[in-house]
Parts: sequence; structure tokens; C-alpha cells
Amino acid sequence: MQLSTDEKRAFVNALEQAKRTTHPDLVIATRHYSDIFGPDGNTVEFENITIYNYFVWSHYYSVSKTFLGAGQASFGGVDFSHEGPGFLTWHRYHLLQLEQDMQDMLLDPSFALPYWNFAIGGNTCDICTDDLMGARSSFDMNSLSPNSVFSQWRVICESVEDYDTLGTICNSTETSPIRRNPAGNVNRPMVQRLPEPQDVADCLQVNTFDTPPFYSTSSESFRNTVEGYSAPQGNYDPIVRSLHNLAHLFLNGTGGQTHLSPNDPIFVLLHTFTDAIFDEWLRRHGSDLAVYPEENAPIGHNRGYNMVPFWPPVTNAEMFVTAPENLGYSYEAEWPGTPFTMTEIITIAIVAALVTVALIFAATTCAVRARSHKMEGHQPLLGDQYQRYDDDKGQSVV
Ligand SMILES: [Cu+2]
Repeated sequence: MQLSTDEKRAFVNALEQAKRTTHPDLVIATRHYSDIFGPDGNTVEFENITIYNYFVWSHYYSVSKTFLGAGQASFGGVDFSHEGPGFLTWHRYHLLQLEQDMQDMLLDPSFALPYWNFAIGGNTCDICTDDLMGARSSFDMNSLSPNSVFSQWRVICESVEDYDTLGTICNSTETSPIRRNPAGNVNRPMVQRLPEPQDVADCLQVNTFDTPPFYSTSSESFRNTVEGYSAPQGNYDPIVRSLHNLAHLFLNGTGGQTHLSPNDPIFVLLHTFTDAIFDEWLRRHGSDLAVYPEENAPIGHNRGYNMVPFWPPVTNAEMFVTAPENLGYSYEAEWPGTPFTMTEIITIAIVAALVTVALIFAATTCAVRARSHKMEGHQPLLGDQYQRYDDDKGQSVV
């Protein structure tokens, strides 16, 4: 990310403003459908929510358990935004909505969300500085530095137990501070390092957008690979966490828990980069809708389905397009090079051999020609052969 000092400050200030500004258009439901008119049947259970907290809430809602009624255990088998082909299209719209809400808030249609290239390897969070997403507190490994405005942020949607047992829905109440301890999960060494640049290069080479069962167990699926349930080369491996998933888990705190993760604003930058990889894949492999599954994907993930809970309704298909041409934004990104395949190595070897032969031929010819010049003085009556050669070059030897 190449933001100037002023751009960093403007971005942080814009996020802070979004965290404090009530969403001008949308309210959230705080009760399920059966209770939506309140205990007296006449008080609608909706609340105002701030622009940034709405961004958090809509993500929480998309992964929350399904309430089956009083006295029944909630059903956790549905995830409208992860572990399926809609992962990329859902998060793309999620970001677009935040970006547009912030543009409206700032009265600046040119405002754009930046990205964080998280594929830098190592165990350092390079954007965890006080001029960006907040440094680590020197008092508590798991907290943000008091010099960062984000140390003042409080999370929403934390009381999952209540939602599941009482049948309530996350409301706009803010509770604890953001927790973050990059590379600090000592119990899970695999998530103590960020993805490598080569992982991005590898996943972009996975040709098929998604593969049956269109789930987190899909193999040779670009979507499952960039989401991070497969090895970066595409093969499914149940113990692997790579790319997007690895970047989340690396944060080790609020940003590493699916129902809470957008509460840590790093979520925005992590997902814009994931979206940039998605857009590069579309550019390289084409955005023909036929490669996006029309059916048999988990609920909400089929091509023509609306993405829950966005309003107004928008389908996965509408986001399966190249961004610069269809959505009006683009990423300034440089993609890591890929190692050569055997076919490419053979092609390069043949071309190199041909070039060498051509160079030897040219050098020999020049030598002969130089020799001919040298000898002309001594043998002006040499044969036609050399004269014709020199005539071709438009030179006269006589
Ligand atoms: Cu997510």
C-alpha cells in the first residue's frame, strides 16, 4: 500500500467518522420475524446503527445461526458468505456498499478503499502502526496502542451465546475493545506467518473458479484456494489455512473470528486485497458466468441467488464481473511472477538456441565481410561473389 502521510490520515479519519455516523438510510432488525412487532405487538424492533457498525452487522448476520423457534437449538449449518462460490461476490458487494456509504458521508465520490498486500511472508503486521491500523499496545500484547484512534473502538455482535440461547439478534450495542495479537498464536505456529508472495502467484494459476461440492472441501477450486481452505496450488488439505483465512488467523483476536472480524478495521484492507486477487483472476481467466455454479452450491451461493442480507437485493452473478469495466473501480497492484512450467522452459531453451545460432551466423557474416573489406585492397580483381554481397548493402567496392 503506497499511501502518503496525508492519505493515511484521511483514510483513518474517514473510518473513524463512519464508526460514529448513523447510517442515513438503513436500520437493523433486533428481533426475529415472529417478534418483530415487540412484546406489545405494536413496537417495531428496529434500531439505528452507524455506517461502520452496519458493515459489521451485515457480516455477522450472514454467518449467524438460523433461529428455529423458541426452545429449539439454533441451526449453524448455514453461512451465506463463506465456504462457497459466493465468498468472493459477497465480500465484493460488502466492500462496495461500505465504500459508497463513506463516499456519501464524505460528500466525496472519489473516496476509495485502499488495500493491504498481506502476502509478504514473515511475522510482522506492516500496517499495524499508529498512522494506519494501530500499533500494538506496550501494556497489553492483545490490545491496540492508545495512540491509535482504533484503541477507542468498541465491538458489536459479541454476545453470540445470547443470540443462540435467547433467540435475539445482534443489536447496535458496543461492548469490548478490539483485540489483536499479530503472529501471537503460539498454540498454532502455522498461523504465525503471513502468506508468501508465491502463494498469490500460485492461486492465480488455478484455472477453475469453483468445483463440486462448492464448499470448503473443494479441490482445484480458485475460490476455495484464495479463501484459504486449500493449499495455494489448489489441492484441498483439511489442515491447511492459507491466503485470506491465514491473514485473518494471523491477526489472532477480533479479526480472526468470523462473526466479529469486521470490527477490526484491518478486515477492510484484507478483503480489498482478496477482491483484487479475484479481479486479477477474472482478468486472466475470463468472467464468463457459465463458470459460476448455477445450482448445487450451499444456500445463498448459487449464481442467481440474492446475497443475504444486502438491501436492495443483489445477486452473486451481478458481482461476477471485471471491476474496472463493470463496477467502476480498479486496483493498482503488481502481481508476483510465476515460476516457469516445463513447456515454458523448453520453449525458452529453443528460442535461446535459435537466437544463439542467429548471432553466430551474423558474427560469422560480419567477420567474412570485414575480411572482404580488408582483402579488397590487395585483390581488387577478386570474384563477383564478394561484390554482390557488398552490393546488397548498397556499397560500392570499386
Ligand atoms: Cu467474511
